[in-house]
Amino acid sequence: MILIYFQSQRNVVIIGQSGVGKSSLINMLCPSANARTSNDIIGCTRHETMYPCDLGIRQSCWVHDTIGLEERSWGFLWAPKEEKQLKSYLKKSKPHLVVYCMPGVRRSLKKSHGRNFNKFKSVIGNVPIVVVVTNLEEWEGPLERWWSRNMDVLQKLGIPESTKHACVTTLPKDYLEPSKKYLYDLSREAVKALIRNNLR
Ligand SMILES: Nc1nc2c(ncn2[C@@H]2O[C@H](COP(=O)(O)OP(=O)(O)O)[C@@H](O)[C@H]2O)c(=O)[nH]1
Ligand SMILES: [Mg+2]
Repeated sequence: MILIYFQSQRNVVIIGQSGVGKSSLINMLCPSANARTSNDIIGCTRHETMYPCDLGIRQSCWVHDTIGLEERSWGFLWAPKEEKQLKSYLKKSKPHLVVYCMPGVRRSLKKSHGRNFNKFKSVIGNVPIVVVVTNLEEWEGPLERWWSRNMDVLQKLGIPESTKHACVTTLPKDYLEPSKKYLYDLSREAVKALIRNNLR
């Protein structure tokens, strides 16, 4: 019964470079997922997996974890192979929404984050794409403010200011300082709202 319920739901595919927090985001959205996460230089998500996600307000979807991009020789696959695998997965999974993850820490942001955003935006055509900015637990002030404060960065990356987004931390609660644990729940709700508002 539950399976039928979720089968009729829509597909949300999470993409982004290796280590940006895709699997951690999945675990945040789907507590029973237990997706493997790692900060190893070797990408640990070796094949795509989908998990049922309760979006609240009687909505649900499948969220799909994918292999990381641009892992090059450190990754499970060489970069061109990963790109090909992701492109073919995006075709096969028929997404209703694509979530592009990138870190919000300036030292971790690279031009390739912008390049990949635009590359995959054109690959998916009419499918909506939203951005989740991760790694923001050290950001001073409301997380959402990261976007407006970093217009210059977004411009350099070629990511339009008007892109729908959520600014979050996906670091598991156990790793967050006691005074910051609430950011995890806040982040989960921000991403769920982003998905609900942009699912076709
Ligand atoms: N500081 C910080 N670390 C994070 C965050 N999200 C994930 N991580 C850590 O970054 C590493 C890579 O995360 P993972 O979810 O495996 O990334 P993926 O390769 O994109 O799936 C893990 O050690 C995570 O615990 C975040 O928001 N902040
Ligand atoms: Mg992963």
